[in-house]
Amino acid sequence: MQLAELSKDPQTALLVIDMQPDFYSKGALPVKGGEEIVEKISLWAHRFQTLVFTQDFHPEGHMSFASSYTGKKAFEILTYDELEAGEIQSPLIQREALLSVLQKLPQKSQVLWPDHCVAGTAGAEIDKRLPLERAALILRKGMRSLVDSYSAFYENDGSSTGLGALLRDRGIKRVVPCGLAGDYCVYWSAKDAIREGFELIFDESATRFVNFPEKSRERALEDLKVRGAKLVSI
Ligand code: VGL
Ligand code: ZN
Repeated sequence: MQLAELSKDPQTALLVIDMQPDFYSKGALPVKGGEEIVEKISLWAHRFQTLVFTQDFHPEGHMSFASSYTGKKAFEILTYDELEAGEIQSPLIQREALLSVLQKLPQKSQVLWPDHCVAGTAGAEIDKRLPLERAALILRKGMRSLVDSYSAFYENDGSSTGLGALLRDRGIKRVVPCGLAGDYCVYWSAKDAIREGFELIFDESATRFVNFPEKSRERALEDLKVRGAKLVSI
């Protein structure tokens, strides 16, 4: 698939996910080689007519941070059942409210991350090498303390961000996601783009993966393929 053709098409939008230093190799939530894709994405972003950026942006004490819980470390999983059983405490977060959110999540559990993309910190800024001035929209996500948001279209509790409607209103039929991380925010955004009825064009070379849990890259790619994504090399 040719970049020139694809980017000229007014019905195709480029979706640049979470290109923030906290997701680079030396960042707070390191994605190996995350910084390697900036040049390619910058080239793409200068061409597409409709461009949307997302920015992972959390308040301190966010429910996705391992540090918000006593007895939890980063890259562990918080389950509804252990919180319900009183095995895990959170001095910062109201338990009943959190339980009701966890109940709505896939697998009724949440991966716990190192503190990352804290609102107002340098690691949360979108990479300045990208042409933010061309963006139709810069969408912040994960701003509610109790709800994480991987997808650009829906927060993890199912509430809509409005992005699907915005893209449809602008006549967009096709979405090209890129950025970080391929097995979390890019994957969830891609999946929801398909669910919203957009054709999904996915080039793996413009993303990098957390690769936690093991095989999450393979699972994400396989699932997107099954859902009808076009896996291409642009
Ligand atoms: C992301 C984990 C936590 C991502 C954001 O951008 O893929 N992953 N927050
Ligand atoms: Zn996050």
